[in-house]
Parts: sequence; C-alpha cells; structure tokens
Amino acid sequence: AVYSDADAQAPHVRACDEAVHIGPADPKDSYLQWERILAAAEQTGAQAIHPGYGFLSENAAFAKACEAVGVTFIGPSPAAIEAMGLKAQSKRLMAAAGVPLVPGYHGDNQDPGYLKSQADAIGYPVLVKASAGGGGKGMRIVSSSDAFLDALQACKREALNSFANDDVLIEKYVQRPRHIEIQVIGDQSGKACHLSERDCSVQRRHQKLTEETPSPFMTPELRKAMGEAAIKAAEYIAYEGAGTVEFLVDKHRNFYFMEMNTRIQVEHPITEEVTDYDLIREQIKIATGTLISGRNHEPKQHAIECRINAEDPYANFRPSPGKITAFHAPGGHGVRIDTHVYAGYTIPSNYDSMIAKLIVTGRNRQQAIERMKRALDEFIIEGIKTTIPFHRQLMDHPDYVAGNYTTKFMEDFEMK
Ligand code: MV4
Repeated sequence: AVYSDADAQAPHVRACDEAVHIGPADPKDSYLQWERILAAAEQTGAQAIHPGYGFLSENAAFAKACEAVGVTFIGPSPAAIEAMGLKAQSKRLMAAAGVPLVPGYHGDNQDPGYLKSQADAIGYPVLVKASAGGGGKGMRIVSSSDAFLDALQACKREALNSFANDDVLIEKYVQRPRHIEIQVIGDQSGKACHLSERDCSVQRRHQKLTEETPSPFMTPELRKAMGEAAIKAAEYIAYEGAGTVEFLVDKHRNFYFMEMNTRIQVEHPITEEVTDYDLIREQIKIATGTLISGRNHEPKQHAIECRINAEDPYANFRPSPGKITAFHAPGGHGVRIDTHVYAGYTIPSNYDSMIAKLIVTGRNRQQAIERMKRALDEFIIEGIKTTIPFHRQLMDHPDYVAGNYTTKFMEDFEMK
C-alpha cells in the first residue's frame, strides 16, 4: 500500500504487508506524484499497481509510465484510456463503432455561425458541451436559435477557464433522462462481455447518491440492446479489464452513449452482489492474461447501494469532516458494508466525503428497500453529520419506491 500523512491511520495501511509513505495530505503532493508510487513499487518488488477509482485511475500517462518501468497497470491500455478521455473524440469513435449517440455535432469546425447552423438543424432545445469537459462542467442548455450565440460564447469562456480548451460539441437536449450504465469486462484477446446495468439516476450536482441493479426502468429487450452496444464500445477499443459504458435513456427507452469510465467504479459492489462476480479479482486475473468466459450476466437478485458521505443533508449536503466518536455498522443477511472508517477515526478534509458504502441485496426490489431501511436504522455514526438520514427518507419517497425517478429527481427533493 501507499499512503499520505492524512491516511496514516487508515486500515489499508495496517492490513497490507508493506506500506510506503508517499507525502503530505494534499493529493498533488502525494497520490498524484506518480514517480513516488513507481518508486514504492520498485522498492517493495511489486509486480502490479491497482489504481483504485480516483486519482491516477484514468491517467493514460501514468499507465504508460508503469509500462515503461515494467510494472503492470491493472486496467486498460493507455490507448484505451486516451480514446475515452476526450468527449468529442470518444463520440466520433463510438459513432464509427455503431454505438447509438444523441443526434449532434462533434466535429472540428468551431466557427460560431457554422455551429449555429448545426444547432438549427438538430432542433431546439440543444445542449452545448465543452469537448474536454466531464462531470457536468461547461454545459449550457439553449432553447432557441436566438439564444444560441450568447450561450455558445458563455460556454466557451467557461470551458477555456476550466479545461484550457474551448472546443464544444452540440447535442439534442434529452429531457428528464435516466442515467443507466453497463458494466463490462474485456480481456487481452479483445473479447468483452457485460454484467448488466446500474441505474444511477439519483444524483446531486453530478455526484451519485444511490445506485441500484436491475434498473426499475429496464426491460429484457432494452438490456439486450444496451448490453450489445456496450460490448461493441469496449471491443472497438480492445478494452482490457473492468469498465463502464454510461448511457442516457429517454422516456421512450431510446438510449444514447454518454461516456465510458475506464476504471472500476464506486458502485461496482451492486453488480458483484447480483452476478456473483468479484470484480477486483476479475481485474487482477485479466491483468495476468486470463481470458474471460465471454458470457453475459443477468442480475439474479436486486441490489441497492447508498453512499454514506460525511455531509449534512439538512445543510445543503455541506461537508462534515472530523472525528468519528461512535461507529456501529449494520449486519445480517443481505447487508454489506465497504468502509475504511471506525470509532476514533478522523475524516480528513483533504479528500472525497464518502466514508462508507451500504449495499443490500434482496430477492426483489421491495425486499431490498425493506432491508436498506432496516440497515440504515441500525447504522450509528456519531461525531459528524452523514447522509444516512437522507437515504432513510429516500427509501420512503413515493417516487423512489415506485421506481419513478430521473436525473432531475434531486432538484425537487427536500429533507423533512
Ligand atoms: C446530457 C443531458 C441531456 N441531453 N446530454 C451530465 C454530465 C455529463 N456526463 C452528461 N450530462 C448530461 N448530458 C444530452 N444530450 C443531461 C445530462 C445530465 C445528467 C446526466 C447523467 C446524470 C445526471 C445528469 C444531471 C444533469 C444533466
């Protein structure tokens, strides 16, 4: 393991055989200093590096640097990471692969008049997106031709500030979409299969709050079509390891490629619970050259994950770092907790506010929701504020219980 000053008390440091200190709390001085990580690998004789799901996990230059020193990067090739790294480019690539895209313009011509003619042809409302963007930054909805040029200018300004690149793409705006993603794994022979979907529509400011599988919106036909599209996407770039193809799904169940995450994701446990795949084990096996069976997998049960964050849901989800004074995790059949915190642990303010994942599995959605309520009621975390009360209210929300939610859900949600 490697660790920063802020993580000296983290359990992975104790659990591993050897832990190497790589610098102070600020990620730019530790976890993003890849020379130090490579030095730690050399010093300990590590053959491979698992990059986790933040920091360097989608950094093609780091994957190349691993290759250069003869350490296996557990993940896709640098070329596959790069192919999906830029929005416009990945969309052009996926169009060529035959993966469905939102009608739009992803080309190089950035002349404002030309872009406007493209928007007029697509039909309003359109979305202007920064080509280099991600996570919802640098997006503008434009509802009429008259408003286009002003919005374009504003979007380009924002893109230049955030990404040092003001290229944009234009798409038809999909109203009230769902965010449904497909888990894929690919091997070194170029073959991929899918492990079904996760519905991640309950998000706030592009941060996912809860995820579930199967999606309450899914049909066998839609899963087959989305699964095939995801495999096409992965095989087109010879994707190796575990990855996720994200789609927008409209109310008519049309689906469109949004982006591909070339890493293992936070929400992977729900897929593990319903398919019996240990995805981290698969990642390691694939990195050693093991070939996958090539079979696709359907959810055998229903799983829900609630992200427990050190945030105050009664104060606009404001971060709430500090010392955990009491900690009791729920247990029992169908309950899984993935966490690194314990009573006495101090959550640093330097990193992400997620402190635990509560994952429940049931025979069906109703049983999973009942289990989640019970587990949330049992969960004790004192000393800091957490999102547990939010999740508890969500599990009773009529639209959530009905499976009737979109990416707009949180815009109307209020804590009681
Ligand atoms: C869209 C869209 C509607 N129409 N594209 C947001 C993040 C970025 N990855 C893509 N996003 C969106 N793209 C078209 N053509 C709506 C969103 C969007 C969204 C997507 C997934 C999950 C949450 C979202 C919240 C707001 C907007």
